Amino acid sequence: MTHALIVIDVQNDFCPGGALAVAEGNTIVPAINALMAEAEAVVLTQDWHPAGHSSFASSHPGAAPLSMIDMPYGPQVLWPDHCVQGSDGAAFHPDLDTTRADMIVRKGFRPAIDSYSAFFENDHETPTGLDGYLRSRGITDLTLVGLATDFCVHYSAVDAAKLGFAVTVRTDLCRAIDLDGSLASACTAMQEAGVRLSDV
Ligand code: VGL
Ligand code: ZN
Repeated sequence: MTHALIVIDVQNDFCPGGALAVAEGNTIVPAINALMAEAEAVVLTQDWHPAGHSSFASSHPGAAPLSMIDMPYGPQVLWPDHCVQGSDGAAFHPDLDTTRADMIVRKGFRPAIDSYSAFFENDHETPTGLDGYLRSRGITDLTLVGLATDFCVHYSAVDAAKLGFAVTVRTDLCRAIDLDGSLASACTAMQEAGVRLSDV
């Protein structure tokens, strides 16, 4: 068994004061740093959108942030502009210990498609390369923490379980957006996929 800690999107825009702030998003940082010491591998992910990304409401005239749209790959929430490549909002939270990261995966960089999951873009087909990286290092077990529980952590955890990894989500080290019951449905979907939800 070889174990990796996957830290999802602990970036300024998902923390209080950011463009897509998740309540208490910053409060999980110290405990995530502490957990890094126990992992054999540490991977950080970074939401990394070009300006004018198709997941931004501002790219769809008349569309309100948090409304839904049909994309060629399925329904998509339209978000406020966030995590624009190179911006302060896209930077990791300043207290996150990035020195321990073996690998940083950036996602959501293709203008026409969003990517919640650290493994596949929202077409559930286009790989990010993380599966190959973990496999070629012999990693079998993953612990996921970060932001947001109901979007990027959720999709990453379900994909990881489908790919055959043994997956634990530390819900105490995640925080949620919780849009129209999305947190409850994310927890159900993760459990149905065989993901272990743990709060210690
Ligand atoms: C995320 C919405 C849009 C996340 C990223 O990290 O959960 N949510 N982009
Ligand atoms: Zn995003």
